[in-house]
Amino acid sequence: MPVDFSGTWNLVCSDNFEGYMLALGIDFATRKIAKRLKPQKVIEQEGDSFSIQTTSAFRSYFVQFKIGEAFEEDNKGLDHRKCKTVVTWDNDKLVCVQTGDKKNRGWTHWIEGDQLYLELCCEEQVCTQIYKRA
Ligand code: VLZ
Repeated sequence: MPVDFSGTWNLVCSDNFEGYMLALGIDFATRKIAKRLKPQKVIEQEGDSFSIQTTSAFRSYFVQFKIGEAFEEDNKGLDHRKCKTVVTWDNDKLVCVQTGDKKNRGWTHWIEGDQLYLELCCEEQVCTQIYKRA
C-alpha cells in the first residue's frame, strides 16, 4: 500500500518561507503578510489522482494532478508565473518539478510519524514546513 496523504493538515512550523518568497519575487508588503500565515492543507488522494487545497486568511491556492502527467500550472495568487508541472513518486515522497522561468523550482511532500512535511524550492532557497493533522 502506498502512503496516503489524504486529510486536513495545519501548519505548525515553517523555516525560510521568506527566502522562498524572495526567490519568487514576491513583493515586500505581500511577504510581510504571508510569512505570518498558518495555512491549512486539504489533500485528497485517490489512486494516482491528487488535489491539494491550501487555504489561508489571505490567499488560497488549489492544484490537482495525476502522477506522471504534466500540466500547465498558473500559480494564481502566488507569483503568477506559468510552469509546466509534473509530480512523481520517489519511493514514498511526492516530488513536484515546476519548469518555467525560475531554476530549481518545485516541492516535495512526505510523511514522518503523524507529521506532513513540505519542502519548497526555488533557485537556491529551500523552505521547510511541517503540518499536523487537524
Ligand atoms: O504547495 O506550492 O502542497 O500547491 C500559500 C498561500 C500557498 C499563502 C503556497 C499566500 C503554496 C502566499 C505552496 C502569498 C505569496 C505550494 C504545494 C504543495 C501545492
